[in-house]
Amino acid sequence: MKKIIISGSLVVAVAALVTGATVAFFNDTETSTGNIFTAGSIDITVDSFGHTYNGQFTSDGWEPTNLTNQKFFTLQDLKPADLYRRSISLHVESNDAWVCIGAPNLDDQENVMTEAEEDAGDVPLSDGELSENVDVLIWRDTNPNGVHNLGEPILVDEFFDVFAGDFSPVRDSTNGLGPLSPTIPIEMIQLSLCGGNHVINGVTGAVTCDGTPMSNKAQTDSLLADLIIYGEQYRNNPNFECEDVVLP
Ligand SMILES: [Ca+2]
Ligand SMILES: [Ca+2]
Ligand SMILES: [Ca+2]
Ligand SMILES: [Ca+2]
Repeated sequence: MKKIIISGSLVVAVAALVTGATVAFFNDTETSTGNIFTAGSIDITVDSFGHTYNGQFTSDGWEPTNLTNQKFFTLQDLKPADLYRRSISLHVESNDAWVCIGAPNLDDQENVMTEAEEDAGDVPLSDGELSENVDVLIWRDTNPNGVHNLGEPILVDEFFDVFAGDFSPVRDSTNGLGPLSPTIPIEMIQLSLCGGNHVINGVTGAVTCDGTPMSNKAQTDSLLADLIIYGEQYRNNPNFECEDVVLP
């Protein structure tokens, strides 16, 4: 009798297993392991050959790099007709990019107030006047030979209004140059600063500085500015304009 009961239990157990098998579905899994989705990069690097100050060349340049403490302009004791110029070249390593240049942070300091400044109509405790008394000329030196040849695009020609506001295009959808590409070995930009106004010789393209417009109001004043090269991807972004750039 006991034996029969045990057998009955076994029968029940087997039936349960069979029931479980009937709700399963055939299945199979194929796995493609280690798929690679790598985000592309827009990485601009900047090199410089060096600078000239009133015609004297100093080889304080650097190899193509991500800028850290490299300065485009460093001038102490700026005086009327002083002319400082630095050659830089821009590169992208992997993807085409639009490129803009701008100076969103401009700091004009009055520092001390001299008698000459007051005589010129400067007001104590006001902002400094250096930015409105220097001129920055930036051009794309297409050939690249250090002078401004006919047809070379001028990117910035006035510091106070243009350079301190919107970003200016080196290459964006408005200037017809197309994007900066890894296949372009030299994208030379000339950055020139003059105590007064720049003068471009229409025949030779030589760039000189006329110190006449520089006012005594700028004596002892100082100017600090961040100069920013901004790059943005070209692909799927055909209508990019530098004037729309807003830094985070
Ligand atoms: Ca001053
Ligand atoms: Ca002032
Ligand atoms: Ca040139
Ligand atoms: Ca001043």
